[in-house]
Amino acid sequence: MNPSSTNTYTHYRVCNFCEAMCGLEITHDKKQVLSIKGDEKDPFSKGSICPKGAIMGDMYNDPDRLRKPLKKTNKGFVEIEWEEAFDIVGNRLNSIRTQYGNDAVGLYFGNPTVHNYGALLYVADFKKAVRSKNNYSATSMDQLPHHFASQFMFGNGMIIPIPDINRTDYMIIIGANPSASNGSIMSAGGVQKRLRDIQQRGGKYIVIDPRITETAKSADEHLFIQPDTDVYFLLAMLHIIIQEKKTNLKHVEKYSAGFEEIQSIATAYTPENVSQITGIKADDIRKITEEYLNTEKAVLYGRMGVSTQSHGGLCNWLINLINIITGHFDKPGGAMFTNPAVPVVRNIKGRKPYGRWKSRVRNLPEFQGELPVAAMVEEMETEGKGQIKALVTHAGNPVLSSPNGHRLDTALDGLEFMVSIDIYLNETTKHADIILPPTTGLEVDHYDIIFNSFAVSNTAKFSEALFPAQYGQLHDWQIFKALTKRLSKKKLPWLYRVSTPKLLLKLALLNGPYGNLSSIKRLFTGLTLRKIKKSVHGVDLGPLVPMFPKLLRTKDQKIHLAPQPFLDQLEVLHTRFKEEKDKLLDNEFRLIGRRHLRSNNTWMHNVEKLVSGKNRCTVMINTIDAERLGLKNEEEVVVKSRVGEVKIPVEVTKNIMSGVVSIPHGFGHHKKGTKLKVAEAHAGVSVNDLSDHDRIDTLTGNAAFSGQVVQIIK
Ligand SMILES: Nc1nc2c(c(=O)[nH]1)N[C@H]1C(S)=C(S)[C@@H](COP(=O)(O)OP(=O)(O)OC[C@H]3O[C@@H](n4cnc5c(=O)[nH]c(N)nc54)[C@H](O)[C@@H]3O)O[C@H]1N2
Ligand SMILES: Nc1nc2c(c(=O)[nH]1)N[C@H]1C(S)=C(S)[C@@H](COP(=O)(O)OP(=O)(O)OC[C@H]3O[C@@H](n4cnc5c(=O)[nH]c(N)nc54)[C@H](O)[C@@H]3O)O[C@H]1N2
Ligand code: SF4
Ligand SMILES: [Mo]
Repeated sequence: MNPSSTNTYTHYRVCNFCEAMCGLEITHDKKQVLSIKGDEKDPFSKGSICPKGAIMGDMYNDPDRLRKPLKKTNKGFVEIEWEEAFDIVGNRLNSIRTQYGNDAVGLYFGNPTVHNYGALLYVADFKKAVRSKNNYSATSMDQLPHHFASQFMFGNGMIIPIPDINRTDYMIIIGANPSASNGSIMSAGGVQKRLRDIQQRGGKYIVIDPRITETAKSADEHLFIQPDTDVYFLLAMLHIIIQEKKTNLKHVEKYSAGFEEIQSIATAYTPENVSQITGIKADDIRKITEEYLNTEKAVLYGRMGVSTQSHGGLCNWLINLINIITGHFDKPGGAMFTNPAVPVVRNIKGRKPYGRWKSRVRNLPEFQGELPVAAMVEEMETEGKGQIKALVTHAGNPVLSSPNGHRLDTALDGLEFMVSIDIYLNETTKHADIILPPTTGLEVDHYDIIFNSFAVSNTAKFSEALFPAQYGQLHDWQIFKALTKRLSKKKLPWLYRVSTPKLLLKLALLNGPYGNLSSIKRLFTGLTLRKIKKSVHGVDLGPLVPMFPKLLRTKDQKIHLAPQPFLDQLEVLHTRFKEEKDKLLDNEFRLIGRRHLRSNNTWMHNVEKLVSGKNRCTVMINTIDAERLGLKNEEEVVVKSRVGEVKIPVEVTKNIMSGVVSIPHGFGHHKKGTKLKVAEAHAGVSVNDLSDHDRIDTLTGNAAFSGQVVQIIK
């Protein structure tokens, strides 16, 4: 905080709302933010900012944000003191555990948990104290298939390849819309400029998406694809590569296994055979594959759209596999890996990564300690040993974000006890008996542990809290610590009791690849928290560098090109491919989602500056389909699925594939009992009232949002 005149100051920090990690320059006085802009000197984001980063001050001031713990009474919620709130939570959860067992306490962690370094550093101990197998998070409706593929191929779920967007000359973007999302599992502040730069250096980027998205509009080429069929497209690419003997394994030959096994897996999937099901012409598949093969610095990148579908696991494996066997891997311009100052890839070799327990009702396997979120509601509803009787939510809004959300809305009322650690009284937290509201945004210190591990270059930056906690609020980590103390059956170690996130960060940096303990040479010159803090704009640790085979964590130190669970899943796919006759009724469509720059999942619609303008919660439908059904722009229709229906205005557009409709997720703020001011005109409906909890990726258990069949009723 440097005084820049008598009473205004400048503060530099990283925005933690999304994965892009934009550096912000904030001018303020002692109490208020005066202005926010992108920090031009930030070595990572170089001045980029989006409308969400610019409202951090509004979030700080939002009168609807909760400031004191709330307790539900017959007369509604009343404020109580922190110690009383912790005691109630401790006593109620402990008595439920005594009566029904540890698994009776369900846990749900939402997206901001990983954007908050304090929460992240203390959540593991909290989970250990609760010891419940009913552990869920947003991971299994998002990037679980990425972790799954990485675990089986590289030996650790966090070894996830990142497209080297800064140096590539050919990027195939499949099922991602970075111009709206600002990049995911590719932290890349200012991503639009990075995409333009590809073109400026003579390269190309191609978008494969059922919608002509914001990203597709500036792309060199866009191809429509039928939702939920990317696996066939990827197999056709593999088919061409193998058929034409264009594999190039030189760079990883010594440390890869399974090359023989992949030779015949794509035989049946000729471009001609998959053309009808994917909606992409065989010639186009050939052309793109050839261009990709013939460009030295090329990369295939897939995200949400190919992760949240029936074969998300296979898609992510195939994307990795294709990048590896064509020589576009661990090399500049291809799929690369970060070398973050705080490493997240731990040295646990050979631990069974999944299937150690299964969900009670649907028998779905655990992965890295979590069960698929699509199973959470049935574990609440179905009686018997292990039924969820109490729920803890942290930074999540599953009533709007999870499959069949309205079923969860009802199920939450049947719980014996619920506690939510959250900044808002929203569609989910309104069901809680106790709400514990932490600090957030400008009131917290921040160091991005997770997204520095998925970033397109290596940097380190520490953000101090700008304002102190208001009204005696506690930080997320302090709340976790207080609850851990009450729920732990063991005495907590001394170090845990005295620790703070800053202390843990200091130790992690010391042990990290740039820290004092990393080599004799660095003993006194390594990267420390003090040095990072001194560089207010951030420390540049350089571009991505080759990391293999050092980074590998498989027992035999090899990349596994053909792990058995994926080969087994291919058998399932073969059957589906043979049987699939996509006969939809005249008014049936395949549903996909969408994101908008001015919102973030379910929780930023309370900031008026962001929601203002036209209603963005519409169902997009192709012009030809609209004409066929006699639908006009803005006309309200009913969209119906197997599990529910919503009423929503139509948006007629040429920008969506015929036969496909799109509804954004995150809306549906009409529910009573919340403390949100979202105006009726912007409340929208929840697309997850339509998503079928039975639609999952059978390999990983991840929710399969894309491609759900819905009816449009005039
Ligand atoms: N149909 C469909 N469904 C989807 C998706 C989709 O594309 N389509 N996307 C999926 C994806 S990718 C994700 S990540 C999930 C997100 O699903 P969730 O994580 O369940 O939903 P969010 O909207 O991120 O909820 C964030 C919650 O955290 C609170 N919060 C914000 N900041 C803080 C903080 O600092 N501390 C605490 N304690 N709380 C805070 C907010 O008030 C809000 O209640 O949704 C998934 N659901
Ligand atoms: N502004 C904003 N930014 C965000 C978020 C937000 O809510 N708002 N959320 C954040 C979170 S939690 C995440 S996980 C990331 C996600 O980041 P992205 O993965 O970039 O997410 P989306 O914008 O949902 O892009 C998914 C794309 O897949 C397409 N798609 C849908 N189904 C299919 C399919 O079957 N096949 C193919 N090929 N494409 C398909 C959709 O049309 C869409 O363009 O964004 C993050 N950033
Ligand atoms: S792109 Fe993401 S990190 Fe950057 S300002 Fe917007 S919300 Fe914040
Ligand atoms: Mo996400």
